[in-house]
Amino acid sequence: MTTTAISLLGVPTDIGAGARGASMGPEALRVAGLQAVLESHGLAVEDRGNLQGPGNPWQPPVAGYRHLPEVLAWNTALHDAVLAELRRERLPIVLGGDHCLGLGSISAVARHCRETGRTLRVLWLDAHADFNTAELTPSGNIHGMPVACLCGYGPPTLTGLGGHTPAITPDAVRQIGIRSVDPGEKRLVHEAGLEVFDMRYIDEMGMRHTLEQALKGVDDHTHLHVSFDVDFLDPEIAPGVGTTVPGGPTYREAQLCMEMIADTGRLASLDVMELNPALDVRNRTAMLAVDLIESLFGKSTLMRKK
Ligand code: Z70
Ligand code: MN
Ligand code: MN
Ligand code: MN
Repeated sequence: MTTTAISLLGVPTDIGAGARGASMGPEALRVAGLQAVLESHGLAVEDRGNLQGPGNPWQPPVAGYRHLPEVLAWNTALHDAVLAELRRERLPIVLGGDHCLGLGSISAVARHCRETGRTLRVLWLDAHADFNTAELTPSGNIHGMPVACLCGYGPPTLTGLGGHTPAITPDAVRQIGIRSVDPGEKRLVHEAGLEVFDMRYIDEMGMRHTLEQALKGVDDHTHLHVSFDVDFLDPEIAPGVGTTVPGGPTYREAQLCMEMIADTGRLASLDVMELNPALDVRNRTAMLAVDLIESLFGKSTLMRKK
């Protein structure tokens, strides 16, 4: 077995969010012991520190977007950093930051998959579909738009970030945990044909069946990317996010989700987004995120032979 070399990339910004504070996410994850936890499982981890970018001017939307130039600057820097790690055959863990950063991260992953002939599968774990456009958005917040931008719905500067528009097609994506979608956004989700395992689906079918379906077709040629918006989790266990939505996965459901992803052995890149320490309680949500990431990298109660 080859040891996976992991790179932590901090991206301290809340430029696409509707509440300030996700800019402190990277440091909260470090304080919660992310690097040591991964190393305790024999993984080689390097912390690359934080990327730099513009501050948050906290302006109203312009033509449907808040902070578009700043969002572009952060995502360009992130795209370049993620691509560099992947080209060194390292596994990037992006420490957000708000979820607009999924755009830079995944456009780099998609470019790397094109370069290496891999098939990309994105698991988008989130309370929200993040499939808004400038015309549909109720807020102008670009953290509500990254999946749409990745699929080619958005301004050319963002949709072309990875050198190819669209960066991905909707059939690469499986959304899990969704329970808050705006009316216009819902229409576009259907029109694009996104595969969504919403909370109703999880309630009826269970997390085990949900992950079996979401991982169907993953094979030796798959690059599996997990974009983990911490607001995926039920707010009872994860209060430290900008937009809490009741009725999310429980601790046990979230653990099973991560364990089943780990079992594929195909995880090749990860985003941890929307953690907001300003709204957290004694770093509890950060510690929970680290606990779940540990499962994603193969922690299990008893050793299991593959
Ligand atoms: C809403 C919007 C969103 C996260 C909120 C909310 C989007 N659909 N995403 N919190 N992580 O404003 O577009
Ligand atoms: Mn590779
Ligand atoms: Mn999100
Ligand atoms: Mn969300």
